[in-house]
Amino acid sequence: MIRPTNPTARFLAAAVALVTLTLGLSLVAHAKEKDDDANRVTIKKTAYNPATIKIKKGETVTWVNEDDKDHTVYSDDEKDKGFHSDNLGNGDTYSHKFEKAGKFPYHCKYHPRMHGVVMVSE
Ligand SMILES: [Cu+2]
Repeated sequence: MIRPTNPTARFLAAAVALVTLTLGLSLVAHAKEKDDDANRVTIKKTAYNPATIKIKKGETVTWVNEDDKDHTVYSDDEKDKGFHSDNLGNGDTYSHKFEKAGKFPYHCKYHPRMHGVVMVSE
């Protein structure tokens, strides 16, 4: 291993090491952040946001109720019992994994005008 004897060279070597480490850590942090925020639908002002979310087969969507009213996430297809949330109060979340490709419209049981769609691609 080369050990720089000159103080400036030592300082530079330490600075380069620090910058490399910081960049590496921020990349890791950023990747994790993206993963956590992926496929998230926020419920605010009696609306799903985004109203249409596009995902890939096998991915999970998480709804977060940030509204002061209670809401639900209910498949428009009454037979699709797996895609029905319980009551979601403020701060509650609901997650559903989509195993098949297709278009999955849903609504809120309490507010019939609240609509959303999950588009699942292969
Ligand atoms: Cu609602």
